[in-house]
Amino acid sequence: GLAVEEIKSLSEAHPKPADIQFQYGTAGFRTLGSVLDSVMFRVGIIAGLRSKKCDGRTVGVMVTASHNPEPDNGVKLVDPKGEMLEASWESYATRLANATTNDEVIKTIESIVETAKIDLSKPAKVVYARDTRPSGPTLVSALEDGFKAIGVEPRNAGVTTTPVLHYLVRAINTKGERCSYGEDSEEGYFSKLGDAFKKLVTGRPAASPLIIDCANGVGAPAAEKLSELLGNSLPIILENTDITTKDVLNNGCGADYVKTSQKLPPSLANKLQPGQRACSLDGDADRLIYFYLDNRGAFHMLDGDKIAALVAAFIVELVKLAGLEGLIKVGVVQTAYANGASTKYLSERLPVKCVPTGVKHLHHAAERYDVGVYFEANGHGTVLFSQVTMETLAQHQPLSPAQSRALEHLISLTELINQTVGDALSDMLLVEVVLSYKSYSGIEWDSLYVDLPNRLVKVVVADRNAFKTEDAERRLVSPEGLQQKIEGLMNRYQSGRSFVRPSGTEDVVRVYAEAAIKSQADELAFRVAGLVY
Ligand code: NG1
Ligand code: ZN
Repeated sequence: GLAVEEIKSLSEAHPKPADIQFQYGTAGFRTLGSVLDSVMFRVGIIAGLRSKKCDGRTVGVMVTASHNPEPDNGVKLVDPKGEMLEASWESYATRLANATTNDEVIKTIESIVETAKIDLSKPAKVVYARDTRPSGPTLVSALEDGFKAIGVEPRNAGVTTTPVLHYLVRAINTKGERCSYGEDSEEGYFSKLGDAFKKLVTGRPAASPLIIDCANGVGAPAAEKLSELLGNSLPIILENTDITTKDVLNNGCGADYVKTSQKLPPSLANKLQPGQRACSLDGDADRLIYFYLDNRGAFHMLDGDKIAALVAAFIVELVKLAGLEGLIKVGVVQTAYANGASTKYLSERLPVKCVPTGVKHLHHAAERYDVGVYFEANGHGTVLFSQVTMETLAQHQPLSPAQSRALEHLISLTELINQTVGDALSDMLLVEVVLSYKSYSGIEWDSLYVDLPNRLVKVVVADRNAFKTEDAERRLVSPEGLQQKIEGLMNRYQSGRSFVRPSGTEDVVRVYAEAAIKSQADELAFRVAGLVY
């Protein structure tokens, strides 16, 4: 049974702020770090219950607010396979986070135990980590109190990236098995990535130095370790690595800054040479955006869509070269935010599916393909190889040295890619491998297709829940009549496309527009925003 008195006395130390409603959304719980203490304590309990429900297998908890400002923080649960928390548990987490009194906390736990049919006598194991935010240590101790309350055997993974935490969860749960994901330590993660990368680039000409903007976050120490391990196989220059100065995290740098402002981080202005490759990580190193300056000094961004195009085409080519065409089908998953030019480029080459925003939608849709490539335009994404595909690769008998090489490359890619979640460092190595094989600079990669100019704006509305969508968020069904008006505007612009959806992470409605010319994309966005407001 529950240790009711123990839970109550621990809960006493983590009271819920009276005026706040919490919600486990697409990014877990995320808000100002200063109001998250009670949420952390209760997430500790939920994590324990989830592990018990999963027969004592290890679940993960990541404390981070990713690309958001430094005063924010958040928390997300990771299921035993290293994937996102099962959807039905999001509402359990929300319910417990909003229980007002201690008695209600107990009652809510009891009701979750009953609804989810949890056997409390099962063991509970949780591995947890945090990013570099100053609010992290206190929030982690609240989380640990939650573990104590429900009887969790905790494993502290310290300060590390979100993708490392996902890797650890999967590695711990597959330890000693045939499908072992790797050694269950941060070193195990880096050597898995590093070894696969070195195998893939052996014999290739040396790469020119790559600049990594670490967003002054946890990606900095991680990229540092990776860089040491890679040595000459990939020369790396680290920038924005300050994880101790206050308020510099994600500030004027990082993947979200670059994607949102479509600008070079000012701190790189005198460092990036024309033609040189650079990339930005976000605050927990699960998003990646590349960019370069052309000979005239103009900034060019290579976002998640460009990464998807580069990587998907490369995998299709390897599958063909390995003699596996027809046996392994590669598909791509995007959201409505994917640039129309990328969708066109990809659709002409392979199956493309559009799903609603949120990694869980992308991940699940990608699982349906033999090889599923998914990327959000903002740089979050990965590649999934199905179990059947893994077996096909293991058993295939190549008929020529060329087939054999392509097959080996495909197998190495399955090791290089973090298949649990989007991973900036793993994705970066993947991009570097493809660029090396194709002998592409940023310029050639960029010319796969030309992005349509686009604009994303936020609109604060009275009630964002009044905005309901269909067709993977590409069309509004309510408020009534609004969709027709949007389409009326859209049709007046060459290559015009616009859609409106409520954000899942902020109390705003987002308006996206693209068109053949920048000024038209801006105009369309602001006119649609005018309809919404
Ligand atoms: P919302 O706030 O629902 O638009 C944002 C991003 C998503 C995803 C989530 C989770 C955009 C337009 N939206 O969602 O892609 O990353 O945050 O972090 O980039
Ligand atoms: Zn992130």
